[in-house]
Amino acid sequence: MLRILSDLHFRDASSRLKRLESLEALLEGVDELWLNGDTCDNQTGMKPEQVEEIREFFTSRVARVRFITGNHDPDISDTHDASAAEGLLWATHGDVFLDDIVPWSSVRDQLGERIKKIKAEHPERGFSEFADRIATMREACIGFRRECDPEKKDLSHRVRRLLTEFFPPRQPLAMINTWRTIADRAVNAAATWRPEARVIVTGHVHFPRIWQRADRWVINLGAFTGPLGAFSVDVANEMAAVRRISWSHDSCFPGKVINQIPLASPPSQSLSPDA
Ligand SMILES: [Mn+2]
Repeated sequence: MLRILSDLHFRDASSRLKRLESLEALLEGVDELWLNGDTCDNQTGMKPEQVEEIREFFTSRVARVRFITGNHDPDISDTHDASAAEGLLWATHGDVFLDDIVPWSSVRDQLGERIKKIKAEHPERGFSEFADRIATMREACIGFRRECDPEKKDLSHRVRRLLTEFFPPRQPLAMINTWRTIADRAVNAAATWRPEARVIVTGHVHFPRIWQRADRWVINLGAFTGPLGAFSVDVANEMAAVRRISWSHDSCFPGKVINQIPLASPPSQSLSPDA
């Protein structure tokens, strides 16, 4: 079975995930695991050996692991997306659907400036194809340190983090606007970049939810940080099963199945030989 998780934000003080061993039950019976970005923030205060420890934890437990990049771990691998079920399911972190990566963030303008500079340095690269956009966006995120050390959790850091998240009020409003529009953005982009994709799996906006748009589905896996919780997607037997991740003490478990979406190609239009 393939299981997809997203936005673990490991080593971030606001992540519910305090030790990787809490994930053991989520890895049982999994032969392929995709971590759909923001597994950790490897641009702020992490040593390469700490990233290696994370990698080792997963690869020693699951036969095939893909570390898909996110805006906080832009160089954890060179995998920016992945497909399964003959392309019917497509996963990517999700910032690629937004022109300025994190429209709700206090660092939006700084990232915007970086993007502008990289575009100027690469006139040959457009900003509309998936590969071009993600190359520019990941380059913008590399070496981009957070303004607060995510590992610190003393009161002054917590207050600073809250302030950087909610002031000015443009930021929470931009977050709500992103939640409102992300499904349409994902569906429209997928229709061009991955037209065969029917189930689009994202993270990034930390808003666990499933949307249906005509014959396409968008699943946001939420996050291990923040109050809204996280989903997983399990792919087996031509089905994508969305589960809520539940917690007991400090361990996570695959919880209730919220939805099951069939992953089968639409029936062929051609006539059978006997017709
Ligand atoms: Mn994230």
